[in-house]
Amino acid sequence: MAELDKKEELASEILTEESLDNIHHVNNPVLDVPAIEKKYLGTPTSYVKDSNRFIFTDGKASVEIKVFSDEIIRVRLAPQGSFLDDFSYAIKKDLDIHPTSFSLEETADAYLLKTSLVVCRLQKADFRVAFEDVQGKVFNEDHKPMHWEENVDYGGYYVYCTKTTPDDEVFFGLGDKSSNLNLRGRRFSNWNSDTYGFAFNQDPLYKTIPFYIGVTAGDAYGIFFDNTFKTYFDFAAEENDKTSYWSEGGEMQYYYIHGPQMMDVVKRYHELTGTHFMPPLWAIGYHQCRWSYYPESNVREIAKQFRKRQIPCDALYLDIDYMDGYRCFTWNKRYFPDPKKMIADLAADGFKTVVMIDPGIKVDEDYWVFQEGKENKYFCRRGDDYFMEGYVWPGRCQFPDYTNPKVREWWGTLYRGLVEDGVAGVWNDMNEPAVFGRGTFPGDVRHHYEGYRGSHRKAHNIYGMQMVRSTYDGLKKLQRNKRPFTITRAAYAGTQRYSSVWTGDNIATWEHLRIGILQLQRLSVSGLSFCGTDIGGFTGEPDGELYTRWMQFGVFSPFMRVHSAGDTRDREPWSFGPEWEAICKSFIELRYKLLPYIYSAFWRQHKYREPILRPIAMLEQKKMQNLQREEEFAFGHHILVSPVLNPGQQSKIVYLPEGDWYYYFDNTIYAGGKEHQIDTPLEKMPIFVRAGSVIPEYPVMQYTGEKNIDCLRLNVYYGEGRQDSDVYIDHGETFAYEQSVYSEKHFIVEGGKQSLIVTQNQEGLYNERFDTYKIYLIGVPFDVNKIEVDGVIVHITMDEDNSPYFSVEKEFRKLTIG
Ligand code: MIG
Repeated sequence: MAELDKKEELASEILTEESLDNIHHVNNPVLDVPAIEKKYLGTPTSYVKDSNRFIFTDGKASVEIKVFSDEIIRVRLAPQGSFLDDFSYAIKKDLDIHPTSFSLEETADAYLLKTSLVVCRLQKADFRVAFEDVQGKVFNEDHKPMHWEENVDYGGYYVYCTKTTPDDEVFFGLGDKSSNLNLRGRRFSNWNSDTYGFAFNQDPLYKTIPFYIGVTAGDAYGIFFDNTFKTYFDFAAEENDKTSYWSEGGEMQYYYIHGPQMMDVVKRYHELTGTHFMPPLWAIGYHQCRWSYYPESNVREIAKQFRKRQIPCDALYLDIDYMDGYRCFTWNKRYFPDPKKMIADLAADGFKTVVMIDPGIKVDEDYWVFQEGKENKYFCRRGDDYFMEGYVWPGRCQFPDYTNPKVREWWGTLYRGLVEDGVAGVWNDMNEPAVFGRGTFPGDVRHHYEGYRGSHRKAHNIYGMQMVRSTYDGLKKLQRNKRPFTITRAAYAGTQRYSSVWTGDNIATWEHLRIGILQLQRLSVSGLSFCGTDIGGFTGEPDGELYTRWMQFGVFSPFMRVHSAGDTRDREPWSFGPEWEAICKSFIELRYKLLPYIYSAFWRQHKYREPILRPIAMLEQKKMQNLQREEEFAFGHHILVSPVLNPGQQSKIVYLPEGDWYYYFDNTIYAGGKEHQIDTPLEKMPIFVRAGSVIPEYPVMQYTGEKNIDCLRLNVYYGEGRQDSDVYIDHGETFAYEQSVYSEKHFIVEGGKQSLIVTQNQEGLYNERFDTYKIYLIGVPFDVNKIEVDGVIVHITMDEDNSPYFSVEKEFRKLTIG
């Protein structure tokens, strides 16, 4: 589209500590003002205790160390001794964590703040902070004391923290960065940016997740630098033995999160910032998107083709062109004369409709949204009180200040019409915020910031998050407590509480398929598990092979949506000819078979704070080599995949962690703890199931809920030793699961030389419609003579495909196979 030319690429140049020095030093020797230079903490001279906070001072500056739990300790710095208001958009409101015990000890050279698991050591000589485990192993320590520099232009400080970096340390996290999984040797900045057609290693991108995990000598810890200003991270890039993070404003405030398992670090990061609520079941089906499907006849035709070709699909998206002159919350009646009827017809055919809403509101005195916003002073203003105006799709626009709770409330109500029209989900875009020409808002724009006030320098990185929060809250009310479906492009830490995310405007190249695999793993360990890429690539032209390989990866992306720019060729699963269509269809069908497994992984994310995608490093972090593997990952606890990332690739080396693994397509067993060469014909990809797993499976449906499940298929993969599996089921729509209206089935599989025992425990109040399980045994290494369920013998039957199975009551407790 030619409009794209309107946009100017945001400068992605990174300011270094040194270049910052050059910019803002305005020392005036005539007036007797102190020189602006980096100042370092001195020697702690005293401290005060205030319940679980300890405030140390060097006579002028203060450092607060607060014990949040046995594993989480927060450090704050106040250069002049007074801390800023303790407010964060990232930390969840109902934070309910506490240390079991803690104490402060003073030795000749240090203060030691101890919990049952962590020692925070404060060096008396120079105020350096270190974190150790109770055995005295250092996990993370300051290389030099925290430091700062006055900001003469805006007030406040540039704040810095520099840590020592051992030779073997590797780093993960930081959200959507398009770099290799291990961040070591690179410097990053966080400033949410509309980065159309971004490149490998381009930075910053759309999201700000200032959280990283360090792994050294096989042990992991995390640092969450909760600062919404433009922040920087240097992972041993400038100097090989130092890692620094700093900000252009706000407070040096970070959480140390103890491991030693990466999984524990991520779970504890979720304790602070929350998890994703259970999505509606349809949201994890296959979604078809395009910039844009219009007019109505086109949308209907796409829907018709899906059903005719029997390719499952749950949602169709309407991009900006459905609106009247890009005015949010309106319809272009020429393209969509009767949206309610169209959406109802689509719904009857099993399609949900998701629509785009941007933040830019057209300056138009005859447009009710503009009128309301103007009347109530909901739009952002510049430092000198002028309105913040900028050009986006609708032309000249003003922008709501979503950091004002009243504005969020209002914005939430604006969705009423769309909800009444039957719209099922909302897609928030351009919320970095993006403005044509100038990139984003200038720094002087003022924000309410929950009453704490701030310029755009402070609010920029949370603008998109607060927009989608308001969308989420609004939809939740309007849809009478049905689970909303929202998706956002910009995000800050904690956005998972309100939305899913996608990685923005990628390119249809093999390199971008690979970048997507890195980004989704990284987002997942950074708290944003409900994530996806534009399958097939947003801009540029994929061929059938790239599209199909990307679709295969899409099955194992928590959010599975094909999307593309309007100036590219058609991107429906059938657009590349029958050969590719058949493969795509079979993989979309695989997604639908795996739905109960995927849904269970979402539950484990929601309730147990487990990320959905897990890098191999997370499965076996003690093996140095695994810390560098980045092409394969676990999808939930029991499935491991290694997407094919090259054209014409015939086979691929896949490393399998310890234990046995089943190749999904033919149940061949592979031994873990080593690499295998796996064939990768076009219609397959390396998918492995962990031995000992119970994988639930639904029959293929054209959309979620198309058929009633009259019995649940469980595939039991024999494994020696013991394995746990969870299967989660609920009705898929409301928040009743918060009142325990769900069914969580916990299976333990124990495989012996001559026996296989499966036990089941259930919790929750939900009673499914089905009464029985159909159990398929896979890989049992001995001849089965007898199957006993809770003391009663059952017999094997053959299904339509001539595969043996047996049926058991869903309440069974113990199954013995021998
Ligand atoms: O300036 O709405 O990333 O998914 O199709 C481009 C049109 C605006 C950018 C989004 C893309 C969407 C497009 N949007």
